[in-house]
Amino acid sequence: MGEEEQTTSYSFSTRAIHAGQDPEPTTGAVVTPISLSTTFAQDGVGGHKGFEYSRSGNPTRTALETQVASLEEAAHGLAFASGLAAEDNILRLLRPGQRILLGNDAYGGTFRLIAKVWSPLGFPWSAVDLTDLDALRADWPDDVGMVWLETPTNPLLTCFDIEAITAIAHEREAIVVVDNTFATPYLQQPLTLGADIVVHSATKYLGGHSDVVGGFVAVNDNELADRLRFTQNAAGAIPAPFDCYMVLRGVKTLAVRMERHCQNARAIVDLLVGHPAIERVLYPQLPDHPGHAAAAKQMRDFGGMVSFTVAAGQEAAMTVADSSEIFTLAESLGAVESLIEHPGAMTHASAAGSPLEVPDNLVRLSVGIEDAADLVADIEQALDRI
Ligand code: P1T
Repeated sequence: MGEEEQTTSYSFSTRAIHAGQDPEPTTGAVVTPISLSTTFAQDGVGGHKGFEYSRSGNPTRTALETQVASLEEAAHGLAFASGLAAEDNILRLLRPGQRILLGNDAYGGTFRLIAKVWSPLGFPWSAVDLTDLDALRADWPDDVGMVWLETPTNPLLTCFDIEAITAIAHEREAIVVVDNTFATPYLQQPLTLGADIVVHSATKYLGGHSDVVGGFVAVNDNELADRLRFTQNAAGAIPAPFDCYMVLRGVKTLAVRMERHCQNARAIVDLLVGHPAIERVLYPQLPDHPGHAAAAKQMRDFGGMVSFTVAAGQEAAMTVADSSEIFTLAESLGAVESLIEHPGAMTHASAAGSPLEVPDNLVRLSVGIEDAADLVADIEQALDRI
């Protein structure tokens, strides 16, 4: 697939399987080889064939970077060792004194990186309700360098209007970073809505099988790409070639997996809505969900994550999380198998006492691609144990 086709001519599923993945020219291997060589021979000093040293560039990583950039409609893609390594690389774009405006619901590790690692180095931050655009305009601090948002958020699944927030931020000369981990490029492409940078935990839906940790950054702007690539090489938080291969392989089936995740999530939501044990169901498709209108406008479908609060409180929520049989009690998300967790005690424990603290009666589901009826029966029996 030529460079032009990688971003334009072919549809999403075709690009997922072919972009960056032409048969290997010397052997004809159809599957992208895992290039383990750390160094590449040169025909005379400086006469390399595009690769010199594997931290700076690696053929398997280039294949993955081309593939996912294509799916995000991005001119540039950069792969990292983890989602947090990718985030850290982005935060290095800021100058000391520039503020990070963080949406008031986000992954606990992102909060920890911004509030506990970067803030003490002289990068102020504040949490803001990005569903309230009037307040965002009115209360905009002078020193903002970057707006950082997830949509849907982890774990409350709030959705933010990427286009509207970007317009506000750009008028005030701030960069907008969208963590697209929960939506994936199949459901939402933030760069096409004006965002400057997309970041992923590739550990989740991109990898899709809970067997690789990775991160990804996608951008269109050439200068931003140069700065990010400089730091990717200079700080060196790169993924191993095998890990690149694993993500590349996972992404090939992203479209079919996401369709099934969304279908199965809807079946679970149908069970939860109106169930007497449930206080509130959080799913972007529900008309009363915070940011439903933004989700309906900017997403192809509403995703595979479902959260809910349990009417009987924290202990009952923990009982539910502990009582499922198919849903495995574990952190992480976005893979073929269904997972259940208690964010307050698990993924978001580091946000306790902060503006990003989550309700203690909250349960989060990563709905997998098993049989929908089996998944519904499993959650039903777990709720019966309260
Ligand atoms: O785990 P890592 O690959 O470093 O990615 C961090 C990360 C970034 N962004 C979002 C939206 C995430 O959900 C995560 C990781 N989240 C979990 C491990 C979790 O269970 O929520």
